[in-house]
Amino acid sequence: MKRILVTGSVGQIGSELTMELRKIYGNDNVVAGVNRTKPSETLRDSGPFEIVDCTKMDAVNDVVKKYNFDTILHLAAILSAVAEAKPNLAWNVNINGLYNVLEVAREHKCAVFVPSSIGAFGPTTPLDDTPQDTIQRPNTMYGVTKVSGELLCDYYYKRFGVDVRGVRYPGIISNVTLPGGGTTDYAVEIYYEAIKKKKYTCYLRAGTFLDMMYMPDCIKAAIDIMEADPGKLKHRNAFNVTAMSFDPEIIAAEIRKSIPEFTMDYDVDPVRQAIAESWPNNMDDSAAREEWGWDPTYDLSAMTADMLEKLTERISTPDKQARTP
Ligand code: AKB
Repeated sequence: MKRILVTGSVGQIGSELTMELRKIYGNDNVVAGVNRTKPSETLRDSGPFEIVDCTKMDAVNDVVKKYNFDTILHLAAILSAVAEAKPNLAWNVNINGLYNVLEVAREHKCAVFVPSSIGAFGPTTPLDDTPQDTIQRPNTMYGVTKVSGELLCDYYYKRFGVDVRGVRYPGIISNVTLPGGGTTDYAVEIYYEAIKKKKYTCYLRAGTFLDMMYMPDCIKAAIDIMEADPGKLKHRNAFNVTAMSFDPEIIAAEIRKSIPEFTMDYDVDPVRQAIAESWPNNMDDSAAREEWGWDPTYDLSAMTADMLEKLTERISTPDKQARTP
């Protein structure tokens, strides 16, 4: 990777990934692609940014021509809960946007990183130790776009030789930018509320296990797979990657080790509960470990210690407050 475009760079993953890429590859070589949302000062002042609406092929083409990129990390996407509320928007951004990026990448010979998700699985998938290659019949619009996206990426590699690679991310937890409209967002909210109010009302039921990952590992996964030796990749796209699996009771108990007075109750949201129940309890990520050395750093206890420390500082310093994408 030398000249890089990150689409969706004001989002939860994009905002931190862009900053890390700038550290490694040089500020001027990493362009933050933003849609309508204004970039943070850190993002705006540390390197170039461009307005890129991925649903417009010309917009993607123009920016790729202008900077002569060799790599696109395509993070612009609509998450699961918003996709259920706005299926048209989800199809347009997640599928038409991806198609445009792949077409432009084909034309300009760019490598592409495309994140899929645990959302690409569904209720008929084996939900424990979910294999890399298994049944994928999701019953959400988000899932439909994720499976279609995985297939489209495989097609562009096999048919046109586009070097497109990707992972299936679990829920991502970070203390910088808030997630926007996902089903796994409770695992971020819970830390904020534990620090601010010492209590949290959870929208998922106790016993709902989901795969999760801390942001530093999420960023590592994106960079490591793009830098992996292609000769070692038997899969290319949609590698299962996970770092931990827990339910609301387990994360609450971990927080209580540092904040003993923390309490949690439940007010279950049927839409997000149904989505969560259709997703794996825990994925088997051995293909990623074997093919490109995936090895996450943070487990639940290391992540919780870091989240509570960083968030406590952030919450007490108003100009460091988390951003909403
Ligand atoms: C969501 O909850 O929609 C995302 C995801 C797991 O893809 N965090």
